[in-house]
Amino acid sequence: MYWGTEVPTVREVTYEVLRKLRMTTIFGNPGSTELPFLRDMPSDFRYVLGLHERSAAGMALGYAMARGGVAFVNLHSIASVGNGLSAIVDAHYCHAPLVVTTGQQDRRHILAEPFLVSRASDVVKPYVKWAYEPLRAEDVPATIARASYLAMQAPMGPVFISIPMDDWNHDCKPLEVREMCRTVLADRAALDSAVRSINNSKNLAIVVGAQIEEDHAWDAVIALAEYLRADVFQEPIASRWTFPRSHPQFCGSLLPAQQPLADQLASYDTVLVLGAPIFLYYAHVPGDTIRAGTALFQITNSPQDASAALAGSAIVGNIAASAAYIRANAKAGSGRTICERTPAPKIEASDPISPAYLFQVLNKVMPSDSILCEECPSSKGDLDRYITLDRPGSFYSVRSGILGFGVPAAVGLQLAHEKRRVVCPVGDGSLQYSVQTLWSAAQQSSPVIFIVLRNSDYSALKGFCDFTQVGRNVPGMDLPGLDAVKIAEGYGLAAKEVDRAQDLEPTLREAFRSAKPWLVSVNVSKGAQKCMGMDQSVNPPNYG
Ligand SMILES: Cc1ncc(C[n+]2csc(CCOP(=O)(O)OP(=O)(O)O)c2C)c(N)n1
Repeated sequence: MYWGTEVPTVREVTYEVLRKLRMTTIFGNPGSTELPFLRDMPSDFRYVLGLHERSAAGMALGYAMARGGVAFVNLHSIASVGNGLSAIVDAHYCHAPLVVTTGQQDRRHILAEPFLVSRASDVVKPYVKWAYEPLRAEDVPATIARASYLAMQAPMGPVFISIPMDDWNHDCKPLEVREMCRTVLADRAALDSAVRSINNSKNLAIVVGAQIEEDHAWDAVIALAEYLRADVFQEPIASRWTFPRSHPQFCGSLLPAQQPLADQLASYDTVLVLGAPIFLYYAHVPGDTIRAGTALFQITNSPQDASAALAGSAIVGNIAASAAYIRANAKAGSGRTICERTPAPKIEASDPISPAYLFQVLNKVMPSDSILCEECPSSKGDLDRYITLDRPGSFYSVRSGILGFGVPAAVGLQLAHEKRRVVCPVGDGSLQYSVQTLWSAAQQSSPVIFIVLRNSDYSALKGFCDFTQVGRNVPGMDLPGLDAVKIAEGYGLAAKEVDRAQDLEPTLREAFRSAKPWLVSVNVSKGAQKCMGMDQSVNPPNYG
């Protein structure tokens, strides 16, 4: 942009910087402290309003993950870390590059603790790469640029900036944005030691994790697995699926607890974990991290995951480059056997509909390039068994365990993907944590298909009660009287209830035919037979 002889303002330079950094979509919820920034927003910018900070930042999270690029969020003062904090925590664990900005009170009276003064940049610190309030108004654009460069460095993640509301009209020099490379190569000597182990291996497993997508490593990892003829497992409680589900070498998902997971990998002499922690656990089932004698290697883009691993040799670096290096230097693994995967049994229609039947039908009905953004706690196992998606960027789930991720992330994913349909299977309990996002989906004409699994309880918690022998005498486990269809209609969505198995497929087909957002509420049988695929046979702790 040509500024002429006039000195531009902080506001003008900021919009120019955002434009150059490709952050022309602003996810936000405005308040008085943000108005001086938002006024006269340039016409090439798009403002996506979330009715709650969780919802606004949660949509940005999906948008950032879909694009593998930074997304810009503008939240309100201290509410940003109150209402919006769980989305920032999600971004931290999902490695989603968010630049979260919030308004601060006017510098000239902050000292006197006025209405809406914010200490957000102190509160948010454990979950962001950088939290900052610029010391001078004219530093605001450069702070945003610096924040976006940092957000994109591996492992990607959120950064936080608090901006006093009187900063925007100050004079400011134009700012050039800079190129920044983000590929960090792993140490060759360390990769060579993994290669030596792999060359000596008779039975090799590869564990694939979410970072494969962050590092654009799908093709390199498939090529490596095929070259080595390794069995491939998805990391436990996967937040992304990073290997084709129908690939003959795919053996399924690992369980999220120590002993059961070690048992799953017990027959392998070498295990190579690509782009995942070692390992993500849920219930504490004591045991080994890995069978004694198995050589365990982890290649991760996260120094945090490398240092937190309970066992094995950790190598920090880019996953795609590391996988390519190992393939170029290891011997081909032609002699290895490949695991036999038993196909999931065909489910017959029944009333009430079982979650397994629902996913079997969904798998048949949805286009093969669909994107699934999932938050259905007690039905995760059925979804994992019955949904087959083979393309990159097809599956997203909460990495942190905080409900409220799925619905806004689905809308953000859909906003970034015009050609692929986003489907959001969500529990009737989970829907409520960021339910306002349904309104944003309607307003943005973002054609997500929300499939509510209506079981009228917190089935996953009941499953946890059983698993850990707490017993069922716990308050707050049932959800009577929730009507997702009426709620959705109130927010402006087309919605239908499905009670009978025979109506399921036609209703889903109707939703897919429509180019609008849809909500299908399916009355399903209660889940909770197993806790994340595990029952008493794995010997869980007893809190009863
Ligand atoms: C923000 C938040 N609050 C509470 C919980 C605890 N929690 C975990 S699973 C669950 C039940 C969710 O119910 P629903 O979405 O209906 O799924 P279902 O368990 O019935 O499959 C709850 C409340 C959580 N993980 N996150």
